[in-house]
Amino acid sequence: MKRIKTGIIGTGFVGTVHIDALRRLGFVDVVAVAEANEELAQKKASDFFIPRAYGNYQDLINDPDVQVVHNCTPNHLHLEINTAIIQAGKHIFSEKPLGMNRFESSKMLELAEKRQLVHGVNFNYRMYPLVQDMKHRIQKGELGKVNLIHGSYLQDWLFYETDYNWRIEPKYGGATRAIGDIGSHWCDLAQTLTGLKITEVFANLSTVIPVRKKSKIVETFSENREPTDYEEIPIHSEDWGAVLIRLENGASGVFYVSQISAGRKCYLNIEIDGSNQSFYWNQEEGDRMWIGYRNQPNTYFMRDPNQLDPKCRGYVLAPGGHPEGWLDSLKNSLLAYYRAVLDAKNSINKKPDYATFQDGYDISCIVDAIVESHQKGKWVKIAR
Ligand code: NAI
Ligand code: SOE
Repeated sequence: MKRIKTGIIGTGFVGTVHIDALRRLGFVDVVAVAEANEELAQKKASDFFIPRAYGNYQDLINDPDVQVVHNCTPNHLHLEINTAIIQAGKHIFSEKPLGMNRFESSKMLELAEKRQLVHGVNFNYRMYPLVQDMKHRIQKGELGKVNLIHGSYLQDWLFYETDYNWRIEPKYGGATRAIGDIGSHWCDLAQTLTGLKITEVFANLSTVIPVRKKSKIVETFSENREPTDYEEIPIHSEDWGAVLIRLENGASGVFYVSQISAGRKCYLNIEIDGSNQSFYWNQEEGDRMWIGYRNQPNTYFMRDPNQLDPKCRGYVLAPGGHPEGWLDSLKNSLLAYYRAVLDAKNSINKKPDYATFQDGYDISCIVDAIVESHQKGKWVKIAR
């Protein structure tokens, strides 16, 4: 069988998970990593047993062995690095959000399509088997007409004023933080499940912690910090966002996001209320979905390969009762993406299960409209 050679740019939190997921596919060899500098690149290559290390991303892209490149760097580097990957004619898998705004995302989409490359964006939550199953149930008409859609994505990793990360600063993360960082996943889920576009939004965003204390100490686990070990920085990105939405079939919805809700870690949940029944799914318990009825007892459907829609059985490894989750959703994104790479000639222009740059651009349009709505205090139609 044909094997594919891949390079990973950026090996922080998610870059290392990409390496792990690729190894599980079995037909992809991670042959190179690139990092912000030579020393870090060498360290990561050695930690993960990867043959080549580059302190400059362009050198990885130029490596003639590398056929596919993953961009796992912070948001402000996506346009620059993705453009370089595409210009080198290599297939590309980028982290989300695709661009810092819809103009950046549109440039990348246009370029990748022009060069006929296989492009993917890591909106991985859509690749949970039960999300794919729910999508097929809705397509088959089980839910009936989509009437309402609602949910949230809550986290607490920015709860303390001393919590700091590049995502907080708009020059690295983008004009919006909680919405662009995690609201983007919710919107992708909503559109994937219903097959309907979000057409209009009305948003209220707020920065609950207006000044944060950024540590001057770079050591990861240093303890007993003094007040003078921190510098105060004003915050211009939102901790919270609440968004009313309208879908293209006229259905109404609402979602809210927070990165300061103590106890909530990765609480991404969505409910779709249809004219026959309701579906609810929460990624922290991603192996089961709730089905709600008016005139019969509600049920929980536990992920069981034999009972899933045949179209999504390929995304399941273990029998029911053997939990699969977040790591598996990324593996599934990559499995679907690399199947398209293997058959690149026939997969261009087809709508796959994984998210493409087209989806990345679409979500950027929604995120931009949410910011505009908040600034103007009114409903904003999504400009696509
Ligand atoms: P991180 O800060 O943990 O890692 C970023 C890495 O990029 C670091 O190792 C850094 O040294 C490296 N880097 C910075 N500049 C570079 C350069 N010029 N060349 C090569 N490497 C460079 O960030 P994290 O959390 O891994 O996020 C990265 C991206 O992935 C973001 O866009 C984020 O939105 C996305 N993400 C997506 C997730 C998902 O579930 N789909 C999960 C986590 C992050
Ligand atoms: C931080 O909020 C983060 O890592 C996001 O960047 C990811 O996209 C999300 O999946 C998990 O949380």
